[in-house]
Amino acid sequence: MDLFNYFRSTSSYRVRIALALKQLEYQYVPINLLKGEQREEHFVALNPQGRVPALKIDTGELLVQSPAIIEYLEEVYPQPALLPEEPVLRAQVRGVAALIGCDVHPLHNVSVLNQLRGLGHDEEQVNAWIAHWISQGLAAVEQLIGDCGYCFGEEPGLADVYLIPQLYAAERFNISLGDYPRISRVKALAEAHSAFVQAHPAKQPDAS
Ligand SMILES: N[C@@H](CCC(=O)N[C@@H](CS)C(=O)NCC(=O)O)C(=O)O
Repeated sequence: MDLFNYFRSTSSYRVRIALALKQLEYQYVPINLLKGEQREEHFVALNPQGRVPALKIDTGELLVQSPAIIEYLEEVYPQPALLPEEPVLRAQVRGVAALIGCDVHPLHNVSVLNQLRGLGHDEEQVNAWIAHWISQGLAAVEQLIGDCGYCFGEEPGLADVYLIPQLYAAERFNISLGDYPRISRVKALAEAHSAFVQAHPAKQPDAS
């Protein structure tokens, strides 16, 4: 498999964690978002949306969008499972993943921030925008996850796959996690887990 991604991209980071948890090997294909490589002809020919991640599977098909890629991995490589068996718990895990993936991350994506800048907002306003959406999302996640272990139990799962990259983004934008003891507990566990360590942006070949 070839993973088109960028070390700092949070949605790429999700897929890297899922691949590492399932101990799947892949080729790392860097797409430099700061240099605009996602808009270059060769990449747009693969992914017309011009975004990472994209996963080329061994049969040659290209999968786009981290939720679809992670679901594919879960279906084809079911162990270790990222989703619990029980339907209510599955929905709760998916709820936290969707909160981050649909309601937080898209609001601080590179192209959204550039659009704000293009409309005349200065860096202070852009940073306030980012902090608002990330803090609001994390405050809700703090209420939704459990009191011990990872987000939902003793083993990492889909909610953790989404939360840990979001915390990396929070740190980059200087957002304190001081008000979120449950989230801080999950972060400490992930920092000691080899799959999360392996998937961390700083460990990637294009890290700068
Ligand atoms: N919903 C998509 C989001 C993908 C996305 O926004 N990727 C960002 C990096 S985290 C990107 O490629 N941005 C490039 C751009 O906006 O030009 C997913 O989960 O895969």
